[in-house]
Amino acid sequence: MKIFALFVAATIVFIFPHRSQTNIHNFSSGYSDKFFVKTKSELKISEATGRISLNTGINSLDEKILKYRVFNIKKLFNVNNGDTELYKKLGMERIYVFIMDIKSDIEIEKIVNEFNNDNEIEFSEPNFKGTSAGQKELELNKSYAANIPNDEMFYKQWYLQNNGSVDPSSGGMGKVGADIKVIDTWEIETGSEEVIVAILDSGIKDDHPDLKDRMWINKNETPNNGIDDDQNGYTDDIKGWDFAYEDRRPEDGFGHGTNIATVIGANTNNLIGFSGVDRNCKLMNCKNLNSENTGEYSWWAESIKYAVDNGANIINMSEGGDDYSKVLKTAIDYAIESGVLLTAAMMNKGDSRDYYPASYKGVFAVGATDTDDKRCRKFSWGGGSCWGKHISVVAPGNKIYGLDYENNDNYEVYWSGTSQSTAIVSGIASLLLAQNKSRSSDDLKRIIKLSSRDIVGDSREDRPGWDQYYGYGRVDSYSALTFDKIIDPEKKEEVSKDDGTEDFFNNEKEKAPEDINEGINKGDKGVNEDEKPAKAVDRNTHTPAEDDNGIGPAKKK
Ligand SMILES: [Ca+2]
Ligand SMILES: [Ca+2]
Ligand SMILES: [Ca+2]
Ligand SMILES: [Ca+2]
Repeated sequence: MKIFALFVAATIVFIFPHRSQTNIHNFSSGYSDKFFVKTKSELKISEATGRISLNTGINSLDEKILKYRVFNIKKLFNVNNGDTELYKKLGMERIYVFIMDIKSDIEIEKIVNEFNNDNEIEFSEPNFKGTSAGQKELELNKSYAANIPNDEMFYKQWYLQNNGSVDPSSGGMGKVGADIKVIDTWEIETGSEEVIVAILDSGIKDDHPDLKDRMWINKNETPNNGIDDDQNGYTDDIKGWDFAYEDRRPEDGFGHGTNIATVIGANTNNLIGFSGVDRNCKLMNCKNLNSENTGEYSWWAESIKYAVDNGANIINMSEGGDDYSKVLKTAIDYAIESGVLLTAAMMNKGDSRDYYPASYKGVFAVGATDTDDKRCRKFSWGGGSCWGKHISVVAPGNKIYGLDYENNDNYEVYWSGTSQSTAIVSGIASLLLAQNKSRSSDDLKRIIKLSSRDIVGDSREDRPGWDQYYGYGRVDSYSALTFDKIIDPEKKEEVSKDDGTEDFFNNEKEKAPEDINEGINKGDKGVNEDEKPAKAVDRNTHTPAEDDNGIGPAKKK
């Protein structure tokens, strides 16, 4: 048996329009051969093997290593070419992965608890898993055409220019103009090659003509010589890294990452394929989901550090897990304290629970809207956009077409979920950074929040100002790129200082808005009445438990 956190298999459509069912794995606790240990002092290296010694010299720890047949201890984070000071400050040199030679027949939680009771241990926790926040579908339905830009499939990208022809999945009608106004935006800014957006996902089909020249290349590395030329800890990492399978070829084995890359940065106005929100930024490929749409937190943590150390300005994490993890938080803190903007998906179960990394303080958490500008209560495949006290903004997230990871000529695939919304926000952030390179990650967050469109959604949920369903509102790239002009200096001053709004922005994840528990479990709001109400999570004591109830339908064709 394996430990699975919530696992959601993707919706994969083989033959239109038939659908078939997929397996839903839904275990938050269980058995594993790996777990994390943060020690109070750094473990010694064996002179004989050059590896971390299994005889640590700490009796209580050695006993447990023997008892659970730990055969390998690895550092999760290496300083590599990173920030040494920050690395030490966050204690990253003392975070280890303990690997047992067989999966124990004892639940991993029990093992971890035993390590936690050891005075020499700062903490121990399972190596949780998470999934992407998008699901795939395929539709053969060409309905209308537009002229600008000249990309053949631009007409399918309703979130860039919405003519109202795509109806929302939960009923009603599409709304003309419910889009991010990208055409006007491109008059102002089309992006910069100097801005790097790291895509932490299932990999990217980097040879697609609509993406090929947009990929970040590690220029400090000589390819294929078996040497880590730039000494960043990864040998021959020319095209990024595959953290799931530990190699230098981060190919997409699932399709999700290729869709995300399309949304952020497909080549625009090159006749073929789609248009990306940002027409020039570079896409760093950090693969941290396997071919089954599962990602271990160890891969996520390591890939975040890699992205930061190798120059990413923005990290897109269209993925999430159920479990709070101090190790994952350490990596997030490393990114945030390094000034990197980290965007993450609110996830798709239509509930208000905390998912990670979206719920960590400092992470820009993105929910999804449909073609009518309302919160996506039901994606094309089911589910619904999650909400909660940590939501930053919403962005379009239903029926988002993108390139296919297997076939360069297939333009009929779309994905739906907060994953896609997150990618749109990353694209807007990269445009903002291209417009003014001196902007900090806090500047980017602030501008995107304040320029988003409020009170455009369902009035029962989209209350004036920030609310838990829409955050600050639905993003608008044109408003964002003209933000400095819209807000006069006097008003800006007001916003940032006098009324304490700035404090609120910085601390929003610690605050529970007044209406947080109001009317969210009603059937008329599209929430499954069978689902338990959201449970408060004490971030310091949360352990995975039986509260991981079922998810919405996950369908596979
Ligand atoms: Ca290298
Ligand atoms: Ca090399
Ligand atoms: Ca294109
Ligand atoms: Ca609102």
